[in-house]
Amino acid sequence: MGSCTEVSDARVFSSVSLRTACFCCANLNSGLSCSFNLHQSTARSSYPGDSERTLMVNGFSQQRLPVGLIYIHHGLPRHYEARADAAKPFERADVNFDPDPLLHAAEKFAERTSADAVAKSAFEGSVSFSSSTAMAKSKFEYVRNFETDDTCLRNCYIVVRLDGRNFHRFAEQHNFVKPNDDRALGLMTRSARSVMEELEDIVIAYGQSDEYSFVFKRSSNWFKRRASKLMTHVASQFSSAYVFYWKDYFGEEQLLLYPPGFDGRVVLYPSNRNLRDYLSWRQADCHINNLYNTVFWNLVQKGGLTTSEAEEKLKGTLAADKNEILFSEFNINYNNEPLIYKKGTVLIWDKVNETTTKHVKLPNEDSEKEVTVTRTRNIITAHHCDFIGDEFWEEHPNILEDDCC
Ligand SMILES: Nc1nc2c(ncn2[C@@H]2O[C@H](COP(=O)(O)OP(=O)(O)O)[C@@H](O)[C@H]2O)c(=O)[nH]1
Ligand SMILES: [Mg+2]
Repeated sequence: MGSCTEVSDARVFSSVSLRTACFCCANLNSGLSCSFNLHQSTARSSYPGDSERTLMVNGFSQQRLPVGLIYIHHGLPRHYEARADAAKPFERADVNFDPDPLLHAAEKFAERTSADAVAKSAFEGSVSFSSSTAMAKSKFEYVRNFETDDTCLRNCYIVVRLDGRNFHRFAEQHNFVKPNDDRALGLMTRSARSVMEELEDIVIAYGQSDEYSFVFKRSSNWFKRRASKLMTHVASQFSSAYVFYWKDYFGEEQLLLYPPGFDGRVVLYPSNRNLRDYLSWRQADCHINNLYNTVFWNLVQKGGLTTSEAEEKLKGTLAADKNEILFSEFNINYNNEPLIYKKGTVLIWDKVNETTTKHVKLPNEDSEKEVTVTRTRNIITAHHCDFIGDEFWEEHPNILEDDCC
């Protein structure tokens, strides 16, 4: 029966409504395609159910399946082989369907498209596929082909960044402390931990304000690197954790008034430098916003300015000016502000040694003995430090993978 080439995406469709055996093949590489319809009345069926079966062979984009000649052989029950080899004699004994009309149509098609040479030679092997009941799909199955491929480029870090939807309003309605609410920041980080615990391959996460970035290791093959899967898993896990742990941070005094949402995006970074620059960008953003917000709310809350007056006062000021306002008017040294506000929160995996005491009963002895057992465990640790410089990365050399991949 010749050699067999497995085509993983060959599909067999079953239909009870159509009385047509339909063979479709496509050669997407050459742009040629054809389909043959063979009325059931001309088909010799040796397999119960064939009279109600529509067969389609499609998705051959990776194969050099030409326009042309498809033979359907009936091998083992529920197993078919499709061959397109005009030179080989057709084995009638195995045939499900009378091939003549099919051959005729194929030749006609080949003539019309001047592709008979391709038709006769290109497809050297056979295509085997199964039509077991489990595999038989409805005639609607073809709609899967409308799905777009969103596989993330290999060798790149995959970053999923989430951002709270309309959190300006959400913060107002839930009485967040201005400019930084420790409860809200804690809840964001608790939710991010949940994402890291549940989803594989996240090597580092960074959060500030209402956003969190999650970095999948560059060699990750989680969910076949499909962007939409990665992003939606992160977003949904984060959102549900945010709601689930709300009470742990806001207690009974501040109820969750409506379901919060988070948007997500996927960005790929091909080099360690690019990834570090991405994270540095987010941390610089945290610092710029926090400095502005700290001065702004001091001017309003302690300085008695209206929000528009404070806004006006800060227009065009540089970081040094803001530091000066804080120091001279409110006796605040920005350097002494909490690191979590200035730097945000980094989550990474750390190895820790855990020592436990066990009571072991020794053989031939009545008494138990105490033994200490030390195990290494991976835990998520939170850091509020600078990672724009090299120090953090030197201290944690396992986060980044080699650039030469
Ligand atoms: N009061 C307060 N507001 C916060 C805090 N964290 C985030 N927010 C609010 O969330 C907003 C987040 O910014 P952005 O995503 O650009 O705005 P959004 O489109 O309204 O979500 C900030 O502008 C604040 O209004 C916090 O700790 N305290
Ligand atoms: Mg937001």
